[in-house]
Amino acid sequence: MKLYDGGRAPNPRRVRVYLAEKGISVPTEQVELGVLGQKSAAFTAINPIQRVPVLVLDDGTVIAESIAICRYFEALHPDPSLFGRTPQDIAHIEMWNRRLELHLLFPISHVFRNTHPAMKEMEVPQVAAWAEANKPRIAEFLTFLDGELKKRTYVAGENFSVADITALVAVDFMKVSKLSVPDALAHLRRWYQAMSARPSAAA
Ligand SMILES: N[C@@H](CCC(=O)N[C@@H](CS)C(=O)NCC(=O)O)C(=O)O
Repeated sequence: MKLYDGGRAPNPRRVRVYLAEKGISVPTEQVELGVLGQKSAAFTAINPIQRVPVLVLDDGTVIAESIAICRYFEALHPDPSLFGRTPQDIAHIEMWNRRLELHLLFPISHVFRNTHPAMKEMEVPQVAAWAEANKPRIAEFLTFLDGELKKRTYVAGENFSVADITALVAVDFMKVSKLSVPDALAHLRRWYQAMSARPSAAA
């Protein structure tokens, strides 16, 4: 199998952090987004949507979408569980992962893609007003998340899960998007320090 990776981009990093947490190593090929490698004919033949990450299995099966790739490995290697085991845990982790994608990672991506000069060939047209519109939504969600993290250790409960990976990658992605976590959000900062200290955060 081969994992088509994308350097510092957040979605490929979600898969790398997940694999590091599981202790799984996969042959990898870098797709250079900076030179629009995702739009090459060779990569478009693999993923017509022209996005990374993508996992190609030995029989040629193509699995795109970060969480689909993680779920594939989770089915093969259930321990340690990062998607939950009980019906309630599975549902909560799914709920939080989805919330973190829809209300944090995607809005941060909108800010980055619509403001950063390096994105001008990938986000056409860049709409600065859409970036601005997302900033208060990000701030509102961070405050909500801070209140939730006051109640428990991890995003989706008392165990580390894929939802923490999505949240960590999203918060790190704020820096290159020129956004920051307000000092007042002490619970979020405590959680972030703990997540950043995990060896997988280096992935
Ligand atoms: N929903 C997809 C998103 C994939 C995605 O947007 N990847 C970005 C990098 S983080 C990409 O390939 N961008 C290339 C482009 O926009 O042309 C996932 O979860 O994997």
